[in-house]
Amino acid sequence: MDNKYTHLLNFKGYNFDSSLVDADFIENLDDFEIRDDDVFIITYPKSGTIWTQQILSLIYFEGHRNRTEDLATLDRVPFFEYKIRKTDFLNRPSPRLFCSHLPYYLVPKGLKSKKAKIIYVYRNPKDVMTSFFHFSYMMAGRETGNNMEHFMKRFLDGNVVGSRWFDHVRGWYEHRHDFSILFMMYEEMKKDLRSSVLKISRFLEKELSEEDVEAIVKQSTFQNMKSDPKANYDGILKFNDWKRPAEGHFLRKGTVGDWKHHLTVEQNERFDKIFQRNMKDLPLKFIWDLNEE
Ligand code: PPS
Repeated sequence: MDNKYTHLLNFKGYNFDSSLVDADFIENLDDFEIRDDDVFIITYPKSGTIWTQQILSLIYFEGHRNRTEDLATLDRVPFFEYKIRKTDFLNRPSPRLFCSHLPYYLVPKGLKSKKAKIIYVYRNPKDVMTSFFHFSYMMAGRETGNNMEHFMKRFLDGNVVGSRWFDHVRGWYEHRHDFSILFMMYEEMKKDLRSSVLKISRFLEKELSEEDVEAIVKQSTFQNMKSDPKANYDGILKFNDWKRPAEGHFLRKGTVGDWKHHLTVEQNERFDKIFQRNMKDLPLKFIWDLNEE
């Protein structure tokens, strides 16, 4: 693809991270064999993937809840389309848990049997963009300067991994009836983590004791995850030598409304207009700031 952003690999109109995917694998996604008890977390980047991975792993693995097993969350709930997953993961015993940033039209067609389940997590796009901006700046090789105006243009044009946020969210929402899917909102999870854990476990038909729920909620708060090397992804940054020398973490702030500290009034108004134009007929609800409700 003719793209000045060299880390992007465009396949069927969707931008992958070229360093993370295998051309062979993505060309054959359609036919990847889905098992009835597979579970996929699907997100646009920076919308709560790692958080939901942690929740899912805690729901499914007792050894994670009671800390008797020493495994990184990334290895329990690996990225479906990325090479960094352990190669034998695809063949591991059921239930297989995956996370993915794929758009609705690139996922394996077996998901349409509606047996395997999808949890789609979405977040207000101003916070997504702010999180993405910091993340891209932190990562070496992402051609991102420390300039929100430039990044905002890239984000709105879809010149980022994940392509256009609007297309991702709209696509999944409009095709929701083709899948067995639960929509979760980052801001609702932030507001009431316990209810969110219960909602997810009900959807997955997993019975949890009161003690289990306590353990899951406790271990999936931002503070706990940030200080837990198995949950915070910092290991990847060291391992892959991706990070700029400046400080930066996957778990950065974990708040709602941080965009207010990064967008000018004019940028915010421009964003609102584009949001309205692209989303006005979509009944999905968004929360832009928890204090404003
Ligand atoms: S990625 O790279 O696409 O997988 O990133 P993703 O995990 O989707 O998004 C990263 C943002 O999620 C925040 N995060 C959390 N927020 C609240 N609570 C918990 N437990 C939590 N875990 C991760 C993370 O801090 C990133 O958001 P920002 O706004 O940058 O802090």
